[in-house]
Amino acid sequence: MRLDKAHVSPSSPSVLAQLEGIQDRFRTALSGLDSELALRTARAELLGKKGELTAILRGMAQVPPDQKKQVGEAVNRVREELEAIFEAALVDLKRKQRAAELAGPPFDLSMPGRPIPRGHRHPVSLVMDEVLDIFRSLGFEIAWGPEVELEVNNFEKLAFPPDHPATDMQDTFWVDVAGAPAKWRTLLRTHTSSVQVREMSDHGPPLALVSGGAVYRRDDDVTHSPMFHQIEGFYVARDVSFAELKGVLTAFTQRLYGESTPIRFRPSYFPFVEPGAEADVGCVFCSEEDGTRAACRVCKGTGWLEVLGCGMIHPSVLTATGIDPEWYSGFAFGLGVERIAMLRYGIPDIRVLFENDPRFLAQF
Ligand code: FA5
Repeated sequence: MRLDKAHVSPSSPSVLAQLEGIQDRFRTALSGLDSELALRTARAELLGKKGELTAILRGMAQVPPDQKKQVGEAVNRVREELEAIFEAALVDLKRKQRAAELAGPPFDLSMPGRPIPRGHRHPVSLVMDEVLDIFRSLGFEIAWGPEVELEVNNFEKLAFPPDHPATDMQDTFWVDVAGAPAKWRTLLRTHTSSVQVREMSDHGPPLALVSGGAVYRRDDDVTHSPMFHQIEGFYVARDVSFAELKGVLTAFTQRLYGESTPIRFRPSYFPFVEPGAEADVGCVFCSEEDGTRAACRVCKGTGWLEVLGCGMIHPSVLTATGIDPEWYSGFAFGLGVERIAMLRYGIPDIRVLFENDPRFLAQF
């Protein structure tokens, strides 16, 4: 907008002359600026307390009283127009900046980063890897087997008699029963001992293998889950004895729980080993010296914790997998990974391991 000279008297020329063209100069000055700070500085130089327009206003003192109103109105109009020019320049600058941002690379690397919560491995995976690593360091190689397994590999070749309770519908998730010939019946494997059968059937001795993975049973309480993980190890060669089994498992428990942790073997029964045993380690949560043993809820005051089943591979299993028991002997062991994790981290209920509650998982 131009000043409307028709409405002001010639007796106020100095003020009006100074206002003349001020909008054009301001508009031109702003158009060359490329930051909000620069725009605001230019505005302050004109409209601020020490600004040019404020200085012009001081000239109002010389304007005759009868013309003050008209000159004042002219000055106000100019001020409003300058403000409007400034606002328009600011909007235009922001629009240009936004357009440049959108046309540029998709990430604004100058933005402060937002922290991304980092996940980590599940405690069962941590323990599984640690146990497998210990056996690897003792000379065992890793083998894998399927979770949907043939009945023959899960039971029959491991010398489970057909009427053994473990084969019941109550204990086992059958996958394919109806109409299938017996040798093709499949189930969710109930233990990792089936990997033993597969490996011994496919490869001749010597074999020193360890295998980990999920297994399934119709169990559900604070120490038993329908899906859990086992690690199975076995060694088949000439003249393998129970002494070697004890040596390997002692080295394993000492590496896992510490050099001074004692281990004991109790006779036990599994159809696929003879003799069979269960191995217990000295309770890591209590000690006789500090008097905590009697009250220990984990080992129930016994001082021992059961961690695995083991034994010398039964000659009938060697025969069923094509290995001559007159020439070869071997040992096998199987442990529950959740059990080890519960002992390691003091977890009282197995079910929390599978609830996926971040408040629990964040503690590892
Ligand atoms: C076995 O499964 C044998 N196959 C182990 C074996 C291998 C023995 C080789 C001899 C030679 P058992 O049913 O006891 O054994 O299970 C082994 C471990 O799995 C137990 O000590 C326990 O820690 C764990 N376990 C068993 N059932 C469950 C379950 N429902 N939930 C969580 N852990 C379980």
